[in-house]
Amino acid sequence: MSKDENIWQDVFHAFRCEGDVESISQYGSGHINDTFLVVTKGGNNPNYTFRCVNTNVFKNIDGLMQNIAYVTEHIQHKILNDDAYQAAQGMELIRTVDDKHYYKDKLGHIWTCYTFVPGQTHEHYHNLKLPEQAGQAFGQFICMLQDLDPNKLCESIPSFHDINLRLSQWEEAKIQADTKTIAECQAWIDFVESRLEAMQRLPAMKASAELPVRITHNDTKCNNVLFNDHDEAVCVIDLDTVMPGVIAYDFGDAIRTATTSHAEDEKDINKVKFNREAFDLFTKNYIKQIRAFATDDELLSLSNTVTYISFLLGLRFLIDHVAGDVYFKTKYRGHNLIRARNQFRFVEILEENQAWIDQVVRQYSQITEKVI
Ligand code: GN1
Ligand code: MG
Repeated sequence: MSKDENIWQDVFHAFRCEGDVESISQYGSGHINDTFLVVTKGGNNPNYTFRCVNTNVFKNIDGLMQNIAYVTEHIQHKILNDDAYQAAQGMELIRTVDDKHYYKDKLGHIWTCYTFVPGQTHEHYHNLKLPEQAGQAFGQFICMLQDLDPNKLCESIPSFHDINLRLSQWEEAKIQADTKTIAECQAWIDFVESRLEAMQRLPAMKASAELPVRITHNDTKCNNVLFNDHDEAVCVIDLDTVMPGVIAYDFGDAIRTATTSHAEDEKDINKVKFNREAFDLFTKNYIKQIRAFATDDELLSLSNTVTYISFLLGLRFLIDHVAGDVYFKTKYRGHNLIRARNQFRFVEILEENQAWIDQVVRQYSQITEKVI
């Protein structure tokens, strides 16, 4: 999506935005949607974040936006009425002039708009205060949504974190791929097959209702927290994948970036590392936020399924590589394979640290006896 003047005149004025456009710039580093910061003239009006939604990925736009509307309104209500959340900030969705949550431009692109929340995002956490704050912010996000019925939300991407869907996509991608592509991925194909049984644990716990379905964020990457200049978390952003899920999804997804300092597409595999101190601080604050309502099984699932999302994302990157880079944005051929390889290496590192991770989660959950 370009910064095409004609389109922007329509898009900006389609929403109930105040003021006039001074500048438009690409914002953030998402792999799916295009996000823009629109600065308004004069400084008296708010600035805005516009998002052009990838409709190949988000096919149910009404459902997606309904989810976001429920969640943002609920969080705003909490912040205004509950002293515990006084310091928090929420995203505010701007409606169109005809009272809709999104606008379709003349080229068929779908646009959404939020009031811009000032702050910085970090592609890596370069000090320990950041993971500590992120644990608090992501934990509080789940906590604020506890009293909102998950049945009110739809699965904006059906079976998004379901390994069985990914495995059927994987089988399909392998059938379509040429022999050269399969040969270059063989080590990772073997890796996937060696972990398949272990990775059924979380879906089995979910299916047996051992893990309650709650409203989860489902994209708890380190750059989805906004921080102020003092490295304090200000707001959880990027609500596109907010939908019913289990807490272990969010925890595992956060761990893969909050406890590492390499880029997701780091070319040197030796730089893939796990920072125990960052894990400890993130986990301490995350659990502090959810402990009052989370069950023991749920708390224990944070550690005993901690590899699940990294494995799943590695598989999703691998599928996309084998399928010819059709889903995630890429900069070169092989980009998705590098990303996949780094996730799988991180899974191995988490496995090596599993006993220690279990102990940290039990300590902060105050669970000493084996429950399951
Ligand atoms: C995608 O676009 P972004 O960066 O917010 C993806 C997530 C992945 C992430 C990996 C809808 O998120 O699931 O974890 O890339 N979002 C979707 O960086 O597939
Ligand atoms: Mg996202």
